[in-house]
Amino acid sequence: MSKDGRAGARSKELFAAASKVIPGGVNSPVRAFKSVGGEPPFIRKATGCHVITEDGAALVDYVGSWGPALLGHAHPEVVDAVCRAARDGLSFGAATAAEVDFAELICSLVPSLRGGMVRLVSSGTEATMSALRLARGYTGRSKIIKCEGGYHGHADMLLVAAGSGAATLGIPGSAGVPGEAVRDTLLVPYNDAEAVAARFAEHPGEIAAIIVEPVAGNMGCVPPRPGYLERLRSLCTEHGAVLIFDEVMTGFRVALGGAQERFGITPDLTCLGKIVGGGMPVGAYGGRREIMEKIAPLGPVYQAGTLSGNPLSVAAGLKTLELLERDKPHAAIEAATTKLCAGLAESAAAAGVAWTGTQVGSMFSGFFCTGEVWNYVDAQGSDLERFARWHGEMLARGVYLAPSQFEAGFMSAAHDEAAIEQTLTAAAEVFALLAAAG
Ligand code: HOZ
Repeated sequence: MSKDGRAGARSKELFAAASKVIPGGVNSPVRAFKSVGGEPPFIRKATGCHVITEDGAALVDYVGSWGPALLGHAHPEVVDAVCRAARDGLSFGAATAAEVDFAELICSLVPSLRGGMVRLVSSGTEATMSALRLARGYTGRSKIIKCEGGYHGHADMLLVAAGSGAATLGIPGSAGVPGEAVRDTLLVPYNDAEAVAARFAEHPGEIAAIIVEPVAGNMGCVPPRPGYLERLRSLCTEHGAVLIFDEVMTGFRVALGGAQERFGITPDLTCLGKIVGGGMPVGAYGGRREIMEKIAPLGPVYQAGTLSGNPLSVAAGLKTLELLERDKPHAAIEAATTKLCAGLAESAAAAGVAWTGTQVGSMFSGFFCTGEVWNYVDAQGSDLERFARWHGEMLARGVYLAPSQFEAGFMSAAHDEAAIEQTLTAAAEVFALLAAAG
């Protein structure tokens, strides 16, 4: 099989056809190659740590479906669980036994959900927007705080200074979002707890919640500074606001119990997505019982969904979490990520290319700059032209990275020595090219 992952004749033909009937030829903007140039390869199938393109190339995949594929693609036990569930019916819109098992397992694994409750939805966007509605309903307050470059899905109130695809495409505040929808959204730089304290001082008794990625993943991977999450916790407690961890990316990834387990900070509400669905569309939000009891039908905060907790999604998510609990792959995946990141840093240094690597568990990024990266402004200091060249040259050598500087890389349990060696060999060649190009 070829290793050149750049769009070939078949992908180009499909992209042309797609562009006639799907806006931009893609069903989510992050999939377009707008910021790196070229056209996206179309993916025919995926297995283990590889995606296979329609042009017949096998690529080492660090996108991992944007996070869910922690166990690798098409894990046989997960696929079996989904097939078994499918034979019994695709969706009932009614309560099932499996969703009880799933909810119990989620609540036992995520520290802030122990003794609390969880509600299943169908996407991370639904989880974050529902958690914020709940926080507002619970506190009776309107204002919320989010970080510049943070991305929590595409609900109107959150499309301000948004990271991920919005940052990539230069539309961090979307057209179509009325001013009133974001009037109560206050911004702070990531990793700046004193800015949060200042917002509380400016708006006493008005702030319902802070929503934060405990490890930022939508401005590239940016770790929390020591003490940052602790201070957010104490500020929320002091001011009676709800601390919401958006663990859509970090949940079950940076530790089995997510970032809250890794850093030892307990939020009031947690939003989950990606891995919790094992590759199927699942989101979830949960936390303290007294807050969750405000959700309909128990309480006055309305939230609903036809496909919420549907049997296929539940089967994939439940099996994935069971496998993570049984096989305990986190230490090995983190060690593989550390090896990859060390190799990339060594190789960049040897070539004389400015490179700042970041890593938390199996999330990682590399920024083309010399200084440390602690927030969105730092991340924007990366040389984006260099990133685009890096991306294209790595793809040509069989390494599939997210087509944006403002996304994290994801390692899986299926990435073996050979995959990492292939990546590092490619990287050494590409860093040499970048250095030669000046
Ligand atoms: N939430 C994903 C990572 N930034 C992007 C997925 C998407 O927007 O398609």
